[in-house]
Amino acid sequence: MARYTRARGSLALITLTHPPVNALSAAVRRGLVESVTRALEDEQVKAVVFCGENGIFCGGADIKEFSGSMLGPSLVPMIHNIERGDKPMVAAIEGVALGGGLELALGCHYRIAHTKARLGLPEVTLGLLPAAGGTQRLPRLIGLHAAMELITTGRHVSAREALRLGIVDQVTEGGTVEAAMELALSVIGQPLNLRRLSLRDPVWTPDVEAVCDAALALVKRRSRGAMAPVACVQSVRAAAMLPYSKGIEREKQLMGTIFESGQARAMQYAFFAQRNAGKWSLPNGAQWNNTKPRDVQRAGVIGLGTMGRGIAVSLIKAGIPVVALEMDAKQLELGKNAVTGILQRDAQRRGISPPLDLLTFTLSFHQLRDVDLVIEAVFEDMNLKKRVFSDLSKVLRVDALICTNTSGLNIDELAAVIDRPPLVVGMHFFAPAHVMKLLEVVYGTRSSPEAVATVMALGKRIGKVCVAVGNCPGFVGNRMLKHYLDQSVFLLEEGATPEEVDQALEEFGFAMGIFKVADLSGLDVGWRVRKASGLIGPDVDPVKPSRWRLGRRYCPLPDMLCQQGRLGQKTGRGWYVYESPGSKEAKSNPEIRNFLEDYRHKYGIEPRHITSQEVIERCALALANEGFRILEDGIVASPEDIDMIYLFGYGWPRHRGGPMFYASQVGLSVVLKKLEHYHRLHPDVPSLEPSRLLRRLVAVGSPPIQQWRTHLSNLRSHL
Ligand code: 3H9
Repeated sequence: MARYTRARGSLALITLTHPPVNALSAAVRRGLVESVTRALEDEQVKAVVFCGENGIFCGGADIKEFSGSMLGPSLVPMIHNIERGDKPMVAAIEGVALGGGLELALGCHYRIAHTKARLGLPEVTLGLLPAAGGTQRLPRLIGLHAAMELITTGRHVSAREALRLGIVDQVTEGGTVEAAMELALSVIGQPLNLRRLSLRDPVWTPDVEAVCDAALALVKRRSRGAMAPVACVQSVRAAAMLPYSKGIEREKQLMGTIFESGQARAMQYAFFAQRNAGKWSLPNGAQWNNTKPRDVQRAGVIGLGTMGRGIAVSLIKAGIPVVALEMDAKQLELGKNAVTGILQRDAQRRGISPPLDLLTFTLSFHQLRDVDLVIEAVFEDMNLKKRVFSDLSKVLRVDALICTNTSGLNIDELAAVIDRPPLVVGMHFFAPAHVMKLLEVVYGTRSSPEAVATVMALGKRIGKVCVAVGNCPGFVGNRMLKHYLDQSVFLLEEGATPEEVDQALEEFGFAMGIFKVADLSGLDVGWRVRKASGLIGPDVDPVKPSRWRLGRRYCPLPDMLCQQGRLGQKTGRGWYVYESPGSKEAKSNPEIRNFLEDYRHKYGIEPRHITSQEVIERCALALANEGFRILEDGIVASPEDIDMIYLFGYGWPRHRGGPMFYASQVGLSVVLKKLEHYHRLHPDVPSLEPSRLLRRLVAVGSPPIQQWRTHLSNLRSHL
């Protein structure tokens, strides 16, 4: 699907027509080949302009085709043919030129972009490399350093940056196609060889090896265990060392090795899962995602601690005026300085003025009387939140939404203290809230579809990946995390060290092992939660703590560390030691080895060697097992939702797709056998007992992840 028209007497205009993003499907490629042939054969045509319908040039290859057999003409010869054409070819870039879309434009002799356009080669984020000549042409156009950075990160650049880098020849604020036609007419008859990037020499520089080595080290550190970034470096390296014809062979060969990999499948799954998050209908007919969200023109934020500050910044950055309230003048001043500071630094980085006029700071609840929605972000304490809710209900407009930022408190209990439960929705932000992408949108038994739709839309507007989740202790992310944390400390009891567990998890792909994360967030965070839930109390002997609570295995090691004042980075000692309190570099803690030895000795535990395979199996499969239970309880709509929560909120490595996708890749029957095995060995750990849904899925032949939802026997929803 490419439309061929004639314009301005001597021009051919080829328009890509495949909504919504004009992806290069087989039909589009076929249309392009036919149109280019026609333009080259028509003697009256002196130059050709390429553009995309609906103000979008092209979103790249059609990712949906990657999972099937790819038919139709290939991109590489098609783009080569365009570049070789003896008439000037001009790309008119509006909206986006990404992946194969930019590669198509790089095959053209000239490129012009609208100021609002974005360009990039994001293939690496799909587990691939730009294999339609992108790794060979881009370095020849903008140099090794810049191309390496863009290709290994997949970063999109603005039209202005593209102009500065030399990716485009011109930027326009007006009609891009018109400007491209002007440009095309002005270059008719000019020699084209200098504009054909594939004819350029390799981009060799004396520091090629150093640049490539540094890039390799960087991608290995940044995306542990991911193959695509490494392949990108190798392919760009070829552009520096080899002539184009050899470089393009290398590009093809590297693409061949990663295209069918589980990693590429995982990342493409994640791409679609991200877009599907939250798209679902409820069995009772109420469909919040078919419900029109309300417009939020003004919002309130209660509490300017770490979370409230981040939330206020996110809202302001999206252009939403905020009334921010604190309980006392000192806290208000601190919060005000922090919020304005973040906004000022951000504005400075982006070369704009900070939107401080959108902020109102107050100590008075009455200032909230006009807001459309309020997010309370006070300390995680049910009684305190209930008091705030009740104060809010006295001053807010009767139709204003009341949201609570909580990581696990019961939304229904909170909603019950006011006279308008349908307007109450939970918003579980992740710290720092202006940086982390995930938002769990928690609906209670009585939340109205309109309220949920409004919060989902607001979340999207402030740049979050929103997942609608039901109300249960810990919601989705933290409910699953508990089992992952449990396994990690059980492994310490059984013989592992924090370093061994962390190393296994980091080799799996996590940016940081679980014990480093615990030190970073502070061990007292979980301690407080355990105390509040009654797991630790006056009846628990601190000298000889019990390894069982409520009839199940319980590891008191983290509590014991807290009792000793080892709270992690902030005290300079935790599972690791740090140079000084607040320092970030984790070093092995010899005291911990002795501490673990004493502990095992006291409880008569014979330490054993624990392999990294066992670490991954116990931690990741316990996590996925709880995910199956969450699905069965109807807390989320699909395994994709769970995976998005783990990818965007908990640092699960993207090239592993998410815990549920990982389980599907390992194979459900293997997962079942492993869990049965570990549960036999640890019968006092109920979370290792295979869930009913997992057993049912295995019994029906382990269907693909997209079909799991049809096997849920108990899909429950209150909307
Ligand atoms: C490639 O090019 C390989 C080549 O180098 C070499 C090959 C040999 N294909 O994100 P949105 C769908 S790899 C198929 O919500 P936005 C998307 O699923 C490709 N479908 O909109 C969604 O469908 P639905 C490299 C695609 O405005 C709808 O379009 N390119 C594709 O927020 C709207 O998407 C990329 O990695 C596609 N390529 O953002 C770019 N792209 O409505 C990937 C989108 O059913 N795309 N869809 O849910 C993006 O980054 C964003 O979609 C884009 C628009 C920025 C374009």
